[in-house]
This record gives sequence, C-alpha cells and structure tokens, in this order.
Amino acid sequence: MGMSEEEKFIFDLNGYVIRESVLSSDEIIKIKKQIELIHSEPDSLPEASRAVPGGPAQVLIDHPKVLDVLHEVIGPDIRLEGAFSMVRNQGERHGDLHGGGPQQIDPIFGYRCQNGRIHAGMVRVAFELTDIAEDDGATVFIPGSHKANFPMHQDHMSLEVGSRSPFLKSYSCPAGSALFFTENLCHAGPVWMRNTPRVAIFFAYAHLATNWHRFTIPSSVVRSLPRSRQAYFREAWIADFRTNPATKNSIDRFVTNDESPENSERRP
Ligand SMILES: O=C(O)CCC(=O)C(=O)O
Ligand SMILES: [Fe+2]
Repeated sequence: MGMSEEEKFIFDLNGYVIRESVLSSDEIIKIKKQIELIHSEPDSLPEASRAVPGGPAQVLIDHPKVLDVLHEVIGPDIRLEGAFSMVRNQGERHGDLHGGGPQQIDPIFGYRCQNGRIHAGMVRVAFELTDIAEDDGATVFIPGSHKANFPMHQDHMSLEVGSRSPFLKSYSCPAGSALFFTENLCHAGPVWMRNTPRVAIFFAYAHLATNWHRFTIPSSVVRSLPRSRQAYFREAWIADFRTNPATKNSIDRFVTNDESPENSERRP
C-alpha cells in the first residue's frame, strides 16, 4: 500500500506522523500485558518474552503497516537496531528536548528529501498501548526542527508548563497506534500527567548501512524469533565483494543461509 501522499506531506513537514489503530484489540491486550509483566514480574514470563521485541511484541518487528512507512522514509533495506518498553507512571519523564537543527548533516540521523523521495536516518516508532490525549504528557515535538538550519534556540527548549515554546506539540491517538518520528526532530518525553501509566514500546529503525546503538537485545530473545524476524537484526552492511557479483545483505539471503545469528551474523 505504501504511505499516502498526505502522510508523506505530513512526515516531511513536521518530522513525525501517526498511523492510528494499526494493532488489533487482541494484539493490544497481549502486548500490554507482556510489558506490564516485564516491568513488575519478569520471572513470571517465558525467557523469550522478558524483553522486547520477544514474545507477543514480535509482531511489531515486521508489521506491514509499519514497514510500509519505514520503506518510504528510510529505504527498502532497513534494520531494527534498538528496542525498549516503558510503563511510565504519573510524574515520571524521559528527559529534556533533544535533536533538531543542523546536526541533520550527520548521516546517522540525517533527514533529506530529493526527487520526491524522503531519506531519513534513524526513525523511531512508538507503539502506544494506551489511549493518548494531547495533554497526557506523551512525546512532544518541535515540528519542522528535523530540517532546521540554525541550532535549537534556548527560548524554545523549556518543558516547564507555562514556559513552553508555542511551537511545542504533542498528539492524541487510540491505543494500538504507531507514531513515527525522525530522531533528528527536536523531541522529548516530558512528565507523564495521567494517573494511569503510559505503556508503550519504542523501536529504532535505521538504514541497513548504519548502526548507532550498541546491541542490547538479549540473545535468548533473538534466538526465539523466526528467521524472517531475526533478519531485522542482521549486521550493518550492504555488499560482500568477495563474490562476483557482490553478495547483497538482503533479508532473503539471511533467511536462506544457515549461518547462526549467534555467530557470524551477530555481535556479542
Ligand atoms: O519518552 C519519550 O516519550 C521519548 C523518548 C525519546 O526521546 C526517544 O526514544 O528517542
Ligand atoms: Fe529521543
């Protein structure tokens, strides 16, 4: 299906876009329960479910409505290089505004659009597992800052209610929605205001040629996944020139070859 023209317009203009209700209510219930247990009673879960993206959360790795967007804004060859889950209680926060401005030149985070195609560096996908209202304290953004040419201005960096930039925006969406944003966009996880927690999963996808995060997903989780999903953790390279023609690091190659992901395909 791909992204709609309107979704592309919004992502390019603002640096983020939301796809509402990409998960079924059954998926929401199962994944939310898993995240709550990871944060309260991890030992009650099978080992493969004690961290994301194992267990029920694994459907998010290659969810068609997510890949759709990532293939459009990153490119056809992508990796999943980081994942974490959150149960954020009232009063808790992730931290200050970060990203935005001329650091877009860094190829890891870089944002460009040329010949009608978006080329974003690292893209975060936040899967919201509870309904989100605008003032709940979910992720906030300075729209457009992913391609700003001047450094973020100090007068626009406060998260204090009353001193916030008039440009700072959040969003509302039903549980089961996916929020996509370029990590180059100025954004923050402010104080969570609601008296019921924000339960969410954050993934970081990147172009197959780049890698920012040191890999932290437990090998028991990676091993438990079908090979077609392990493929999203394949090493960051495009071509192996020891063969003629060069071997491409495609998902198909990864799925059909029998190298263990623990050995040549995986870092320790
Ligand atoms: O906690 C949040 O809402 C934002 C997290 C964040 O900044 C990130 O994952 O890059
Ligand atoms: Fe961030």
